[in-house]
Amino acid sequence: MTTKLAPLSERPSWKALQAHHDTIQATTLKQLFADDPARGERLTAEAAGIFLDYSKNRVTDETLGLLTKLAEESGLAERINAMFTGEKINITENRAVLHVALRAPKSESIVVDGEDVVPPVHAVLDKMAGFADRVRSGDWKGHTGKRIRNVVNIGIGGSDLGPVMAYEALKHYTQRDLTFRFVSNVDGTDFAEAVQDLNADETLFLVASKTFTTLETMTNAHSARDWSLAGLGGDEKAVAKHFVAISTNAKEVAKFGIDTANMFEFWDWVGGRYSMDSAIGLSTMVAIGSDNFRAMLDGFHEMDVHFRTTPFEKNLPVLMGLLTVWYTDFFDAQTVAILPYEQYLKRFPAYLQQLTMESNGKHITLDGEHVTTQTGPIYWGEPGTNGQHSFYQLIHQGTRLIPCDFIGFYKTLNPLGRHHDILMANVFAQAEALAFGKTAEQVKAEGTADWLVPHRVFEGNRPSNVLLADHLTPKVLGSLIALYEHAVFTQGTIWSIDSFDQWGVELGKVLAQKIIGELEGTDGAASTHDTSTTNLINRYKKNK
Ligand code: G6Q
Repeated sequence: MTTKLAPLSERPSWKALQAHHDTIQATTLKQLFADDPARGERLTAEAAGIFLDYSKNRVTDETLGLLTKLAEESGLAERINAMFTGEKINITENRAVLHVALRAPKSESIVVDGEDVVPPVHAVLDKMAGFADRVRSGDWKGHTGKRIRNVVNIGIGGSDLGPVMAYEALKHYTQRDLTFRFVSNVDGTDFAEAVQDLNADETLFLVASKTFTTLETMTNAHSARDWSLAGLGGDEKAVAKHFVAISTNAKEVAKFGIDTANMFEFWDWVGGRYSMDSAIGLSTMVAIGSDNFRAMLDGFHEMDVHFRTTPFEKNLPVLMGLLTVWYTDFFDAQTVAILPYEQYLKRFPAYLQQLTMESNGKHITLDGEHVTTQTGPIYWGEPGTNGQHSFYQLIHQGTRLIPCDFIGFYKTLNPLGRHHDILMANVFAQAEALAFGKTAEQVKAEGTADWLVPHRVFEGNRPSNVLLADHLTPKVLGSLIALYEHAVFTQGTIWSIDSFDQWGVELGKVLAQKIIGELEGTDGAASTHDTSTTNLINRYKKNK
């Protein structure tokens, strides 16, 4: 067990950071770069194929020293060790947190409740590979003997966002004669549109749900079952050929009518938003093949090893996590923008929203106290260069400080004339403009009328990280995700919160169940709510 820590704002390094912030607040990036001609090369780090330039952050060596001291005083080393050795660090659910075991090599051993979890991880991976091979080769036949052409993943939250993001990110590596669709929303339109051009005899559903009780997923899965059976002549036996399950709950899977032989297992120590590299990634494996999937796991693992073994001052996830704490708590930054300059990463910001905000959107510490500082910032973003023509204005000239992560690659998977150089020029230009801006003198020198000058001045001093990698491979994707997973863990550790539970999503779920009964008429007119909710429910019932 980890020892009880002093409250965050009472830790010596925190107090030192507060004092230090007062001195650094007026320092500009321009000045910091002028003072240290080597800064741009010095404040960089590299691991698992990812290069991080963090020089355009509002930090000095003293800041970085204090931040790493804060990590030490917050017990980060002990927490990392506790996570990797299977301690039950998810205290509110009394669970180990072992997504790192999902990518551990066969030779490793991680024991939870007396059981080494690495062999079952590899057994499931092998089973997934066998299944993926059969679907990809056409060996897995549907009920009418036709080969499968369409794969539809049904899941939500952690059982959807990772699979969709990975499918889009790795599309270049997918088997193009297979169609992939993802259904998550309980809005019937999501399902209807996903299957409207598909034939049931060529369509395989992957029902991905850790609990196999999630309202949206089970509603969609039942509609899929009806649609499938309607298209296959109603023979119940068809389910075995057109449905597989990914779950921890064999009992519910069997109840739904899926043969548990067609179930791919995972475990309660895998959190939903940390599960895309478990069996939840089955759609990814079918799409890209088992070798590519294993390469992705290698990328995750390489970053895991880096996180676990590298001194904090050279440790990418630790540095990124600490910088986020620095801006969130000392500069009152409310958000972080994720800006991938890679079209294939278009769903990456959405994926990170869940990873970061569901993990660190908490206000109670591990000791049950109210936090005394701000915690998880809002993550958002869009791929470049599209964002430049919409919201970047606010980042450049608005009143809020918005730290940005730019993500770019040396090479493109789709070389096309000058496109890639133009794309990357924009990464470097944006980061440069945010940091150094444009002074009134420079604007005037361009012949700008005096009254227009203030509008055209860029203050600069807006911080960013630039992440670069060779090209987007399954392995690099794995490393990139693990980088953010561990940055989130670093933040959660500093804030002393449980980054692995999600009680905040519970209340709405419970209330929705009650209201469903009222809408469907079985509970009569709504009356037990506040007057607004009652009025809305009754109005809906009258007009639906
Ligand atoms: C993630 C959350 C949540 C979860 C979904 C789906 O960390 O726990 O997003 O993944 O609610 O849950 P099931 O996989 O159990 O359907």
